[in-house]
Amino acid sequence: MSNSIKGKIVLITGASSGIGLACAKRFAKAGCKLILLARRKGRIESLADELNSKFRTKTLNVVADVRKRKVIADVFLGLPAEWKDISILINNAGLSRGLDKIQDGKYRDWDEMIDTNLKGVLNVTKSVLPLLMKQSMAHIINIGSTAGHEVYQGGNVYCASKFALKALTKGMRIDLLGSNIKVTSIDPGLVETEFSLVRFRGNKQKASNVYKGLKALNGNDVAEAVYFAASRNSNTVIAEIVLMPRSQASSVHVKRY
Ligand code: NDP
Ligand code: 8X3
Repeated sequence: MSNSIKGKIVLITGASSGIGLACAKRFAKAGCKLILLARRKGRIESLADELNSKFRTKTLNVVADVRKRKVIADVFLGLPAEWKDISILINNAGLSRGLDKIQDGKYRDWDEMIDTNLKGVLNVTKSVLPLLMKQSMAHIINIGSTAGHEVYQGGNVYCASKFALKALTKGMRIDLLGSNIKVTSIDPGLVETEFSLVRFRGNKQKASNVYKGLKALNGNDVAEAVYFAASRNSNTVIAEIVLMPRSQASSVHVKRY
């Protein structure tokens, strides 16, 4: 059974691109109010304008870096009163850097992945939890990955960050048992977004090779799964959804034509 989430306030981190942007569109279509968080101001402003003209969506734009613990804490302590009733937190902001074997890895890349994909989720969740706890029903949805289920060559630290996130999601569900907060992990395989462009620091050729010879998922496919999890009835918790394109069977089994 589904539940209407119309009118709910949804916070989406990493709303400026890919899966986060697609989630913003999906939840706007469902009549939600959105807090759009990312570092690129222009991107979230133009998304907010688009959603406002298409769906009359009310948005609050937050230009912030999830790695900056104090900045994140201050943002949520200082939220305008009409934006405090956050019901759904989508922890989506994340990235990979490089595909180096562990012996060639760079400290800078390792720090960025762990600080964003793991500590970023902790920073945002810690700041938003007091607000979620005030709702009659609330939901934390973490964007994991098939990279949190299987390790692939060169994936070392990115995979470790997503394995850790998987443990963290489970830990959240256990610790929040008996509370009003549901916890879900949405774990996609290959999704064609700016993810690989970021991983290869703007190298378009390397990025497009990742999706060569196959039809990857797109952001909307993942947003549909996020929306499905968010719109179940109050007694149903979708603990985890693993989704991948038809040409993928695991992180390491990919069929290319
Ligand atoms: P994109 O690169 O298209 O989007 C990443 C988003 O994260 C951007 O909006 C970016 O915004 C934001 N972001 C990155 N770092 C920070 C930061 N420090 N603070 C705030 N926002 C940040 O990639 P995807 O949409 O593909 O990735 C979204 C999530 O999905 C990630 O967690 C990724 O690991 C996961 N994922 C991706 C898959 C894929 O194949 N694409 C598969 C499985 C999971 P900005 O730069 O403006 O700050
Ligand atoms: C992103 C999917 O396989 O490129 O999490 O790591 S993969």
